[in-house]
Amino acid sequence: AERERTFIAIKPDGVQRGLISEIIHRFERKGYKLVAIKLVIPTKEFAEKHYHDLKGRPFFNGLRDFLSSGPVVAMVWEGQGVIKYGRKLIGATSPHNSEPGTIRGDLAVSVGRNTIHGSDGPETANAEIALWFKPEELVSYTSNAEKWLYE
Ligand code: YYY
Ligand code: MG
Repeated sequence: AERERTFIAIKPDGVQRGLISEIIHRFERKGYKLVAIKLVIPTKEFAEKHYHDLKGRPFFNGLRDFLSSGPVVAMVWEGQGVIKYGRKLIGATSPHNSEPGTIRGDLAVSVGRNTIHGSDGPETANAEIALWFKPEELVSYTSNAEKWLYE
């Protein structure tokens, strides 16, 4: 269970607003382990692949154009329960509904500029990690903190 991994991306608004370290800090201090990270400007085609399940929604073209509008910080985080709890750290999709204390609740105002993406389940986590990263870009290592984080 400690090997569970999720895909997390800081969207172009988060990068442009200088929120990279703020967002990484929240995953890092929780106790999750960073196993991959890179800065990329996704093409429109790539953004469509990433959001393929939303094709046909009225906001799809805007969402695709937004994701490919600038640098995105693509990451893989590992830890016990990281997929589900990562979504909790992120907060509800619309910042109007995100609780204070969550990333979107604390750092965003509107749904189309909600600063961060996180995989919504084990299958999407695997698919998104495979879409964004080559296997050799995932770094396996033992964190010294692990013996203090897990029994
Ligand atoms: O997984 P999550 O990001 O919380 O929401 P999704 O339902 O997967 O939608 C992806 C993305 O689309 C969302 O983060 C913002 C955008 N979006 C939007 O612009 N307007 C909506 N009504 C719903 C979603
Ligand atoms: Mg989603």
